[in-house]
Amino acid sequence: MSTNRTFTMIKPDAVANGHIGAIINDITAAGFKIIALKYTKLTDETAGQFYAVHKERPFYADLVSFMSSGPIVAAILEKDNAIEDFRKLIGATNPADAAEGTIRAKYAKSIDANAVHGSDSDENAQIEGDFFFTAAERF
Ligand code: YYY
Ligand code: MG
Repeated sequence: MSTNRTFTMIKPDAVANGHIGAIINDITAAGFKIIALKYTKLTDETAGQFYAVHKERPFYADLVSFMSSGPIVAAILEKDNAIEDFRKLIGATNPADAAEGTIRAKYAKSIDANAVHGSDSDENAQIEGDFFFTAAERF
């Protein structure tokens, strides 16, 4: 099982606040290589599918409506130990708990609008990358 790729989204809040460039810079400066990259927008339906794993959670409806509220940037990233290193780079889910210097500490305002997504396992990185990108869109 490959352990060197992860999937990320720059969420609608960070896009709307003008942080796309700074976040991509942080990601590449941390040693991640961009394998695939797309500026796009989720619908209620596709956001619901993407976050289906959270269907039973109390925040699901708000999460789906937030994630379809504006454009996002989706990317597949490559680096040794990608999943763990990327989760470290973005920081805790709640930016109030995120370590100083992490992307969420720098660019997120709240637990629901927390600037970036990062896959939590190799299996989910594969599923999430496949959700957005065809084989021909990866380099
Ligand atoms: O993987 P990560 O994004 O750090 O958190 P998850 O527990 O997978 O939750 C996904 C997403 O849901 C989170 O990034 C924001 C939102 N959310 C929320 O709005 N309120 C919570 N109490 C927990 C998560
Ligand atoms: Mg998660």
